[in-house]
Amino acid sequence: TTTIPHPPRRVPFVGDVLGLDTVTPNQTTLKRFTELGPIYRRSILGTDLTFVGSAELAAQVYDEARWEKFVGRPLERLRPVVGDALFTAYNWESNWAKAHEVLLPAFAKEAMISYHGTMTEVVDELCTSLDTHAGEFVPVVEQMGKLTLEVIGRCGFGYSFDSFGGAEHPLVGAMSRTLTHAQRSAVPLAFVGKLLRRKAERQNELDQELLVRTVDGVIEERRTTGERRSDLLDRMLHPDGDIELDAENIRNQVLTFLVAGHETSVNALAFALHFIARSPEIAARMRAEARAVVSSGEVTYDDVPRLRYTRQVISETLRLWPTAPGFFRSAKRDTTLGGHEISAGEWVFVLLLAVQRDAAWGPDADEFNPDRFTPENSRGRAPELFKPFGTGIRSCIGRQFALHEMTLALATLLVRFDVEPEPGYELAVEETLTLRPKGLRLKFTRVEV
Ligand code: MNH
Repeated sequence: TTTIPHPPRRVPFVGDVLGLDTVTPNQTTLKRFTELGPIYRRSILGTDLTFVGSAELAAQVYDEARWEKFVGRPLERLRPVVGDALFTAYNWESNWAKAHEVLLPAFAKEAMISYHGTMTEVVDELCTSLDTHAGEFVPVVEQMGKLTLEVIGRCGFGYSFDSFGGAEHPLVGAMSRTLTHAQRSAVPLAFVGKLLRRKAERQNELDQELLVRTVDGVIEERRTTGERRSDLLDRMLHPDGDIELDAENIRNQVLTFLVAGHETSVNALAFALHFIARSPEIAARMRAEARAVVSSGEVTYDDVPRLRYTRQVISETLRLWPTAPGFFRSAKRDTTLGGHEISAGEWVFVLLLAVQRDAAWGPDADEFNPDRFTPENSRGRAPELFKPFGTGIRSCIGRQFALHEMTLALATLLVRFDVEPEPGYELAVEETLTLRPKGLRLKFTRVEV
């Protein structure tokens, strides 16, 4: 049996704390694979963290017979806020299977058709909002965040956060601070930091209170009106059959959907717009496609799957900058991984950010090129090379929702606006639990039709 490589300069007892990066850990891990190979382990105060960064090793841990989702420390840190809701539930918790069964139909085709009109309406409001900033460089994450928050709020819960009414809803700041805090405090050293970071802890408590209060407001509004709709909330309050979700679990699910439905999609849209703005050729192809596909002036439900190039741009964005940068897997039984012995219960973090740039993508794996995802180029590609929505039974339930929303939004934006990059901007990537382009601003100017 071989020892898994670890960074140099290991200190007795304390371990590999040198070079520890709590601000951009995923980007630092990506760099380390080039020195240490596709699997390495870091030990911090006796806790082992094992990182996987190649497609070949990822394929092994994606085998559901031997490996399963693991609720790693950053997710554990979210459990005080969202408990055993879908994303953070342990595999054995009965509420996972119950909620999965109740909510799966909410992402089936029929349900998606019913969300389309609402999504279109919100995209129109986004366009109007961009008009009020004509001639300015606007903060992209903030503008797209209004879109994704309203879409999940209205489609999921029949609730508007009035995002286009003016100031950003306080929920947005509280969500991203909560995720950042979960990531930073997940490092085992954090209990030392905790004493030094009282202020951050206090802010975190305030943020969590605000999240819970907001969600209670969303649910209360529905309970008082007694209204029936075909959305996520209705399915949870009035499930078919004999499944029942308790009130606390419903609250946890609503908050999970607000966070999961908002953070990853807004960041993916922002990354996509960054690349679109930088490439007049890509923008032109998207615009030409949207003009050819959309006959009625508005993108219909059936138009969306025909926006193939737009989808390629989204795929390539999620390949290069997977906004959920990775996920945890644990061994269901004793096994091996890349020649190393792994005991049942041991876990690894699969860094999609590295796996999706595997050399199997070619020498230009770090370059943005949507043509990688043409049907010809995609044929026969190993599935482990592209898993931005996770893998297996615990993969993303909102995948179709996110793809529909993003495709609709980008196609509509490209038909209506020219997107101009800010001179001198260099992409810098900020890490909460998700990845996002830091300080990205773009100018949106109406095009003549
Ligand atoms: Mn989503 C799980 C990525 C959009 C709701 N999501 C996951 C996982 C990944 C992921 C990766 C698996 C995590 C793990 O293995 O620990 N999700 C994304 C990305 C986008 C996204 C990259 C957009 C882009 N997700 C959405 C949207 C929703 C959503 C939109 C809701 C409307 N995601 C979830 C939920 C889970 C999940 C809920 C947990 C599913 C489960 O464990 O059963």
